[in-house]
Amino acid sequence: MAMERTYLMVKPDGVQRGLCGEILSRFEKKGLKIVAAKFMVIPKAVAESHYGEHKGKKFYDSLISYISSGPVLALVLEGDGAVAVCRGMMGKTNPQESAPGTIRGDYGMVTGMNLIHGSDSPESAAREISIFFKPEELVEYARSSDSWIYE
Ligand code: D4T
Repeated sequence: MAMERTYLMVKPDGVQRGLCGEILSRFEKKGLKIVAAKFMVIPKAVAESHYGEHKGKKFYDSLISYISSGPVLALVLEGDGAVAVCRGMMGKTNPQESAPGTIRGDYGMVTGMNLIHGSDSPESAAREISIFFKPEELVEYARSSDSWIYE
């Protein structure tokens, strides 16, 4: 099995709309394991580091002010192929193009308020996890239900 960790974040619109529980619940029910969680307002400098690849694009300034406009729920989840599994559950970046059944497809209307972030590769996940969590905040534990989730 290719156990992976991914960085996920319920964005400020998801928090304000009371969707943290619903969103986290989907990942838990799927079988992903919670490794770390933090409720926080992202400082502007941290937002700029996280979204550095988008600097210079026309949506960059609004993206930075949106993501730091209120609290987010930052998460590290673990599972076999976790990065791709979570991206699939999130749906496409534009919620109007996201399939029903995905988080963005079920709850979102526009790209600028698309509810959730998820790492797009294991390399991005490692980078993003290190931005938001200290190594000691990643909790190591055995989960008894794993033997009923994985063969
Ligand atoms: P994130 O990174 O938030 O999980 O989103 P995606 O991985 O699905 O999409 P992305 O990196 O291309 O975009 C990052 C972030 O910018 C917002 N955005 C994006 C926007 O406001 N307008 C746009 O035209 C695009 C492409 C939404 C997500």
